[in-house]
Amino acid sequence: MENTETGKAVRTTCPYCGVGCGVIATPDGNGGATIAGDTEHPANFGRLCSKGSALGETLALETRLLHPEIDGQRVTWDAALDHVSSRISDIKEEHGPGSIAFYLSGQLLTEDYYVANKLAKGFIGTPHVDTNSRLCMSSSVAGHKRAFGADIVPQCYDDLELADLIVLVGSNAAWCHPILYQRIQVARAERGVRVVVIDPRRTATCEGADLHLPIEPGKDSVLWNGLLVHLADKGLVDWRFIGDHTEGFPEALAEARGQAGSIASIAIETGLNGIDIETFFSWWSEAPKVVSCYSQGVNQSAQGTDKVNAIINCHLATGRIGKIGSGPLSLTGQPNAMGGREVGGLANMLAAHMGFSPADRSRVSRFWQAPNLITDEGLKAVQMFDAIADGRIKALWVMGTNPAVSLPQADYVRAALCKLELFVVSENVVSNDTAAEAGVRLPAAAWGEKDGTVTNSERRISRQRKFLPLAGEARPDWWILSEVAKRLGYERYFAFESVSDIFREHASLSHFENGGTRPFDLGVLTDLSPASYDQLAPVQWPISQPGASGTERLFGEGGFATPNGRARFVTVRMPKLAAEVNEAWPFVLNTGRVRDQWHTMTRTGLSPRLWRHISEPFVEVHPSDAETMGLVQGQLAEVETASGKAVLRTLINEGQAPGSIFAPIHWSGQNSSAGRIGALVHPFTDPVSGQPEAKATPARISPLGVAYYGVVLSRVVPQIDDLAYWARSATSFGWTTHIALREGPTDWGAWSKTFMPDGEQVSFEDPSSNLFRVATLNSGRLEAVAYFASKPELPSLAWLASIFERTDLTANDRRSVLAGRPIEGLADEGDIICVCFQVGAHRIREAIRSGCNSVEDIGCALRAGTNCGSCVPELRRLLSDATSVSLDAAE
Ligand SMILES: Nc1nc2c(c(=O)[nH]1)N[C@H]1C(S)=C(S)[C@@H](COP(=O)(O)OP(=O)(O)OC[C@H]3O[C@@H](n4cnc5c(=O)[nH]c(N)nc54)[C@H](O)[C@@H]3O)O[C@H]1N2
Ligand SMILES: Nc1nc2c(c(=O)[nH]1)N[C@H]1C(S)=C(S)[C@@H](COP(=O)(O)OP(=O)(O)OC[C@H]3O[C@@H](n4cnc5c(=O)[nH]c(N)nc54)[C@H](O)[C@@H]3O)O[C@H]1N2
Ligand code: SF4
Ligand SMILES: [Mo]
Repeated sequence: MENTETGKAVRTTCPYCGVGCGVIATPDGNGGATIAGDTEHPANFGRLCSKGSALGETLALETRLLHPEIDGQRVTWDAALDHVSSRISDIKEEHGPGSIAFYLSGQLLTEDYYVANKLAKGFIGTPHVDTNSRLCMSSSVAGHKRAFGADIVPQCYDDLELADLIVLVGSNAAWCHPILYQRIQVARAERGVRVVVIDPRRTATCEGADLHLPIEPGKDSVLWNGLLVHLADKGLVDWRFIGDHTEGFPEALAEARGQAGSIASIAIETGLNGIDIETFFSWWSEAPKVVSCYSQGVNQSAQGTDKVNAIINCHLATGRIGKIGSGPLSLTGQPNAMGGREVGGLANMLAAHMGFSPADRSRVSRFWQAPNLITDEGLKAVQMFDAIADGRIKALWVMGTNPAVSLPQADYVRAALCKLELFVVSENVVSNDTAAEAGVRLPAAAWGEKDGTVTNSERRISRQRKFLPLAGEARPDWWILSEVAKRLGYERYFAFESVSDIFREHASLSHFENGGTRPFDLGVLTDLSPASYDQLAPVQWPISQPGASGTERLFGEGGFATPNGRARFVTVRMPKLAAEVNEAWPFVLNTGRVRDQWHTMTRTGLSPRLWRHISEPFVEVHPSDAETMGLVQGQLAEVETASGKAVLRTLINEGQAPGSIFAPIHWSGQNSSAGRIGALVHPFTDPVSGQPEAKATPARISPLGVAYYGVVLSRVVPQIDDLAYWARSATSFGWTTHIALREGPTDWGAWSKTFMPDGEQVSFEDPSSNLFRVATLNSGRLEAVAYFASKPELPSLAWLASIFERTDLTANDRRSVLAGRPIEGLADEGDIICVCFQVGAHRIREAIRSGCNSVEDIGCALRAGTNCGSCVPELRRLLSDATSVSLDAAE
């Protein structure tokens, strides 16, 4: 049944972060859709953040891969599928199944993921199946397994509203889990819930926090070990819970005492202030209900699994787990990070949370009737690409991820891809840094065109539903995989006709010979009819017994998934840094996300609105470091590590810890000359989970010597050769391209003609102040404008964008364009803070000056912050900046 009628509202789930918000999409009949939050979805109750709200702007087909390709040539599906299956057979025959690898993604739907895992691990017989979740959640998975015996998140989102204290460890939730952050902030305003943020940098998340602990990178476990000692010394542990439901407490405490015995020693080791540590300890131990949330500042480190267990230890010691408003809560990144773990997408899992014990293997083998079930774990992501580089792996199928950008040592990874005998990519987009290297490109159905399920951070399974027809010849990933399986001779085992067939099989495997031995159990969902699958309401697993309605919390009264039912305290040793800074590499390079972009920007990058918050790759530097390194605000900087180099715009930020620099992960070769930050990340991984340490690479930074900074705003992409730097972003009228020139041209006018469009040209040159400006007009409409200056001082882009929207430029407007500022009339917005209503910093500051003194006042005056709410932390920052300025003035 096609569910794609114009005007018919369809309930689905946001394809971005692990919050898993419900979305209502209403197709407009022209390939687009209007998007609204689903008020009935228990993750968001109708709210959507800036990225979710802009989903309607990412549905256009210009950048989509619309038909299969082999070596750049369009082919039929039959030809592509025959080619892939015969090459897989040949390579398997010649080099064995272990020469074939799959690299999957937490952005695949559960059904796609299930089929990929079954095909690879049960039928082709290769263990080398891993996923970008290795870079994302694997330390949490490993920590959960060590402590609980299975990969279980014991809590639910409601706990964030019911807690007395929320600790956000290594999480910039204001930008990365915005709807959960908003739920936390409502609870803070209404119930006085306290919020503590533990993060080396002062992020937007800290704007809504009561305490920020700027911990030194990698040292989290020392702080949590200190808390364990504090709890024991103050008599605040729950001896009954420890005695009845756990093991290993004395050993974990003894180790903690040895390394974190006093506030002073913790302060030295973590770089924190003793008073802040004491405040944190007393808040944590005295609050009746505490939720500790953790994300990539915990997972993506060489000590990630230990960090997870150090946090869980404190919850176990106080019996604060699986309780209403109390427990540890891993915030998952991708929309289906959890679903991938459920099907066994990681190289160290088999399927349905089962591993490689003889009993698990036998069960999976009988259930699948698998002829070639693997016997052991395969290579984890980083090692998988080493095996590609040294020729052990000869065939790779990448699905739903962009490893040439997102893996550590991304240059090395990209080079390794060229060595493959068979490289297949299933993608939505024609071109990204990974697909560009692929011999076979298969067009995958995108969000809105495909059906299936995802599981969010609170174990809640929600449906993604189709509301648009398939684009071009794109097909769902499960269909592509099943067609290859059939051609490999496994027709009987991959005869799926719909996603509900696959879901039923997946649910049945979870329930197969389970009998309460494995918490991951979807027993109730094993015989869903296609219609009831289609209508499936969001539900939290386990859901094993008839009549059950899902499980909000687990382990409140023990019953852990270990053989003896007891949770394990893990003895967490002193953290060892993977690499220390030294004279040659004096800075720690930290990496992460920005508010309005999603990963490598293949989707959010299509929305002009989302570019307006931040439009260039940047590096944040503390003012004192900037001074030492001779860097000024807005200057281009070269950042270098032992693995690679990047060129980034300098942002001087007090919130950055001295000695540490931060750069975002989103830029790639598609939109910047050298903004691909993965190229700089070192290859070290956590010894337990194999998760790469993406947050602490020793680096150096220096000013990039350029003669001219420039920006070109144009309706078509400008072709300019030999630039020292470029970065391009989408705008409502076309493109903004930031550039830099190693030297100025001898003749600006002649040179600018090489890339400016044809039309009426006006220009302005001032050699004495090293300025050159040129604009092209056509019948009163601005076609392109370019500004060059020897200093990184360029006109306000928000204001210029408004000029592009007009078709009747007056003489005055033309003068303002060349002046680079409004001469009269139009106000200059400055940086856009509220993307929903396009409200800029200048207007917000003006409103504050004229009397707005709360977020609500600004909302009433300008509407800023009143839709998705993602900018509220920044509104707070502008308000507090204004207060401190006026206090300074009063002094
Ligand atoms: N806007 C946006 N939201 C997203 C995504 C996106 O691309 N864009 N991606 C989604 C995905 S897949 C993920 S995994 C999540 C990630 O969500 P988060 O984990 O919240 O995001 P990051 O920015 O990667 O890192 C979080 C913080 O860890 C801090 N950190 C670094 N080192 C340490 C340390 O040693 N200790 C501590 N305590 N903190 C440290 C960093 O300074 C950073 O502020 O976001 C999800 N949501
Ligand atoms: N330095 C550094 N590196 C990092 C991180 C960091 O914090 N710092 N974070 C890591 C983390 S947590 C993550 S999750 C990764 C994310 O990194 P990636 O997974 O590499 O990034 P995405 O841009 O999300 O890539 C998804 C790709 O799948 C395509 N796609 C989308 N939907 C579908 C679909 O339904 N089917 C198919 N076949 N394709 C689809 C998209 O067009 C896109 O090209 O980056 C990791 N790398
Ligand atoms: S918080 Fe934003 S990105 Fe995450 S699921 Fe909700 S709407 Fe999507
Ligand atoms: Mo992630």
